Amino acid sequence: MDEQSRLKVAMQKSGRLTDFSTDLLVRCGLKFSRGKDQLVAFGENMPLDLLFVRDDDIPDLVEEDVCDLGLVGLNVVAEKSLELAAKGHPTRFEIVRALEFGRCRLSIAVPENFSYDGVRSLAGKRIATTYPYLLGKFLTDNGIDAEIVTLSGAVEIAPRLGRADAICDLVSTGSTLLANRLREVEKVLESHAVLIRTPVALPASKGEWVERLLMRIDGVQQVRESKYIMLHAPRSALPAIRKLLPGSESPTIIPLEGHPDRVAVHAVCRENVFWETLESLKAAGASALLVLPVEKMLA
Ligand code: PRT
Ligand code: ZN
Repeated sequence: MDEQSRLKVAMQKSGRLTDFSTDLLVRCGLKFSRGKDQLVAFGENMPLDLLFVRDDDIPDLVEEDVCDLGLVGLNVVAEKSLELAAKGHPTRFEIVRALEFGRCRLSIAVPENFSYDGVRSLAGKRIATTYPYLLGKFLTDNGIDAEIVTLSGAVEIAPRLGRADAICDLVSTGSTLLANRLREVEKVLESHAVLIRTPVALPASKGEWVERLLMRIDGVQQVRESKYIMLHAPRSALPAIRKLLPGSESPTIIPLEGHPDRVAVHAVCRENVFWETLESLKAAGASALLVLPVEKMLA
């Protein structure tokens, strides 16, 4: 297969999204080789190559059609889209999947001693951030006039240095805010990683691989929590048992040889099955309960 017909996927070189992105692609069946410090890895069993770059460059690479797909935080994508719109350019990449990793939120935080009484308290204040467009939109949407201080990093120390009265930064556990004596007061954006793709029509062979990859990603994301559950039950208990099976659409009911009033029930539950659920099923008449992990799923 020639160079042009291989899918190019941009992902973060080294950072919070790197391991999760790699793990997702490996679960999708990709085998690839990457040496230390190599910027490209070649798929060995799929016509797909990985480009390792800074996360901030991923939207541009997809937008400029250097890469066909990119794995990046929604925060980066949303900021980029607003920036492009402000400069009069329509966004030229689309989000095709929300992914389950990279969860965080872009929030406004104020020093502990700031007397905060709703968004109005931010009027006339200086807010430090690396996300000026998302913050600007939040302030405009809330009718607040404040000064945005755009920094390239270390936002959390800006209030202590006297450079700002508040900050707008990513938060996940909240321990960075705590360590810097800051209090989260407003949520600007709920974020997670996303898969973006070029809007350019792809040649058929590439397009097919994108579709296959999307289907596999859906499968991987679905099975994470999914369980296969098997049990025996009296027929009369079936309505109650069906209601108790978490996130399962149509269980398979199998007659049990020699027991006309009893059946075996097999079901895929798209949510985790907890002990409490098993206890309720038993109380409803189920016996011989078995819960198995699901390895792969293709709808
Ligand atoms: O070098 P490169 O530019 O590629 O990396 P980067 O330093 O810009 O990004 P990186 O690796 O820090 O984050 C990549 C992506 O991970 C972000 O764009 C988000 O989509 C996502 N993500 C998830 C986070 C966090 N959680 C997060 N907690 N990104 C950053 N943080 C930082 C935050 O900025 C703050 O400094 O972690 C600190 C807060 O964390 P807690 O746990 O103390 O609240
Ligand atoms: Zn970055």
